[in-house]
Amino acid sequence: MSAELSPIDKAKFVAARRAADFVEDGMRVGLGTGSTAAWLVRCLGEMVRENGLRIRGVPTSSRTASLARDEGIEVITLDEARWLDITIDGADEFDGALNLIKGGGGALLQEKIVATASDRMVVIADAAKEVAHLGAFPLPVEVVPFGWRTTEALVAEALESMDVMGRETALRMNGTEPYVTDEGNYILDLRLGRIGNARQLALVLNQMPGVVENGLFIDICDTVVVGHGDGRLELR
Ligand code: ABF
Repeated sequence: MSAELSPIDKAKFVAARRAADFVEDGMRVGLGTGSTAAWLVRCLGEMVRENGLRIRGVPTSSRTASLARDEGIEVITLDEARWLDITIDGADEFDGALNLIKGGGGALLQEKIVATASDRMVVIADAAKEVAHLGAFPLPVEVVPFGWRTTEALVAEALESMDVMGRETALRMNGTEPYVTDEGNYILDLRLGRIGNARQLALVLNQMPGVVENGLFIDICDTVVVGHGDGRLELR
């Protein structure tokens, strides 16, 4: 399966395949979103079809739900599952404390709800996602469309007193229209460069009216499976 892959896809694939080993028969599994998580869904699909693995998957986006069904994985809602044994998802950045930036793919809200409702949260990532300090990747903040310009101004004002390097904010676009999440919300991408205190920033952002959720995942991830382009793996 991995023979003709580019180094970056190979890194994602080997991380996903290793993480699939954490999934046991009968588990309720949170299924992440993004290109790395898509490899995981394909690996699990193969295990379901060829090894008779019985799992129920809770997808974190409509994209993942559709892929999981195509792969023959039984899909249930989080309300049906109530609680999950494990969630496996990608990330945009992770640091040495296993804190994350997620949401580049636009699914941070469902991803955070699902990850938080799991006994174990495993991130799968290529080695380029590892950083000393979070923040080089723009931080996604999901906001309700009503009054989003006002919310953006409030966010910008709050950033003035935060320990960050940059303070630029931008509404995520899909062509000429705002990008709309599965929940019908918009996303502001915050170009912060370097986040000094991610925990504090996450709390401040989530206190604002109009902000639904932010892409900082603090103390949620238990394990990161890091894949390299030559097929090597590391577990953090
Ligand atoms: C999801 O997909 C997101 O939280 C993250 O933004 C993105 C990572 O995508 P990829 O695996 O394609 O780099 O995990």
